[in-house]
Amino acid sequence: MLRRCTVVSLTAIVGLGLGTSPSSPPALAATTGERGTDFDNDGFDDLVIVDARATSDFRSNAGLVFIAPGSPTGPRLNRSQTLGQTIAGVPGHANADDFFGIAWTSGRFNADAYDDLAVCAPGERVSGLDSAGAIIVFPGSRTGLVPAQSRLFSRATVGVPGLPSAGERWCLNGLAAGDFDRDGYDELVVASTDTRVGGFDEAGAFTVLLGSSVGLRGTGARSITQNSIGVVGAPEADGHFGGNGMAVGDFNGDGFDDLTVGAIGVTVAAVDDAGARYLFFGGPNGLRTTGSQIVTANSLGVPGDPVTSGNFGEGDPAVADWNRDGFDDLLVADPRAEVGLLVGAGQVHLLRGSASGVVAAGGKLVHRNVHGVPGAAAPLEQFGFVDAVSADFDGNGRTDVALGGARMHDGIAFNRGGFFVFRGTSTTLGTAGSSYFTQDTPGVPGVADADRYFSWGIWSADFNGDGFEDLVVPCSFCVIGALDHAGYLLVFRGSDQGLTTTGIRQIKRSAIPGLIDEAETFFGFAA
Ligand SMILES: [Ca+2]
Ligand SMILES: [Ca+2]
Ligand SMILES: [Ca+2]
Ligand SMILES: [Ca+2]
Repeated sequence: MLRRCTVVSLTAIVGLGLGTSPSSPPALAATTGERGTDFDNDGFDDLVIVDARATSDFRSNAGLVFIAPGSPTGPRLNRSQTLGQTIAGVPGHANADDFFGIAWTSGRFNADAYDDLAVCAPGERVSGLDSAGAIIVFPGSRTGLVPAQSRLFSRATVGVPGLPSAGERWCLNGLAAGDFDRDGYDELVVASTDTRVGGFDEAGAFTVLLGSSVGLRGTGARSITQNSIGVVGAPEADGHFGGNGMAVGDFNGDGFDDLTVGAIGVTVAAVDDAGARYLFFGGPNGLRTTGSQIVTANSLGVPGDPVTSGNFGEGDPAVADWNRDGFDDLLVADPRAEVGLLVGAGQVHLLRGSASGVVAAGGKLVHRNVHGVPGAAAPLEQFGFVDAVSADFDGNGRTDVALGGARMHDGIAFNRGGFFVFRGTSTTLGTAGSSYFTQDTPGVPGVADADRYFSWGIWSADFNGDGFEDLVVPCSFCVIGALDHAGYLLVFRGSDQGLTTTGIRQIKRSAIPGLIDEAETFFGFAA
């Protein structure tokens, strides 16, 4: 995500008025194949559509989320379910600037077979404190998500560590789900990278809420910071530990889910805002702080050097066991890395899982000058910005990757955007035969232009249930006619040939019954 410390703040781009960047899209664990967005368990993943700037009950930017159920022909927009705090049974209050939906994740928080949805409302007032932030969790059911059984969690919830604090925006910088204690119920990880820790402003923290047979609960929740026992490093002002890209996988192969979180503002080798990525390992008692691991551009075997404001590790990493040795591997972005002498060209690192966590040795470095990767590295393109998505687009049982490139300019105009697809091979993640999609690619709707940030917020699921995963590609900064920043989603289909431009669905706000396209709504934006 763009940070204050980068050239353009999200506030400037999106005008969210949040004062900080929103979180990353959900990280669906590659290792737990059953976790998805099939909220009614009919075999078709359901499309989560965020309209965080929606006016609800006359409150601007209160936010709404729409669930379009999957079907053999893909998401059914005309059957969309509306979720928000004006819906009967949903706790809390729809207030102006709640931005309900700006971050979300799915998980299996209770004992049933239905995926559940956790939605962040970062602007939610808690105990009278503005923008303290809260999460609403909607359980799945045979008929979809159940608003009447939704529950709200905040720092005022009994058992949740800490106290509500004005402006903390508790969940803004990410939500993730994983079963770290292997009891069959997912835990919910809540990022709060702007939290004050040990006297340092915006040092950052994350909270783990436990799943149970009756769903998430506050009891037993834990807060983890850089002051927690066993965590490498120490809190620092603007370190932003605990989010801005989270992912779950079993990196040390012990059967317990592990978690990786960003700390994009930490100082590394005296380089300010160089950034780091942390790993925490699961166990019988849940996520451990002892034995945690940190990876930076300065780590042994990781190519490249720390860069000022480099924000190493920014965005959701992709996770899969590409070399098939039983340990999940981690694809980490270093989007502002120099490639040769090209400032801000960006690169990504494939780090191998092992019994002792991730290791750089035997890994892989990918950037635009690597053989097989379309195009050539260029300054300021920030290859890998932002988010990497693991999915099996061609259904061959090997995990592929869609890599974000919202700042790609291709020498034409800044921030036009695009994304890359790399295919899993029998032994690794391949660069040969990789592809690159922009709005100049034949078959892709829309017109490429400056500052469209095409692909910001990609994620994948199988909406038509054909076994080939599909990719949701937002163009939330795009125009519709004369409506600037109206925004839309494109759904690319997977196929036996991989991700295809055949049959791309363009989903505008006006596709939701009762809604119209509007300028400056940034439809579909959930960072
Ligand atoms: Ca479904
Ligand atoms: Ca659990
Ligand atoms: Ca593990
Ligand atoms: Ca591996």
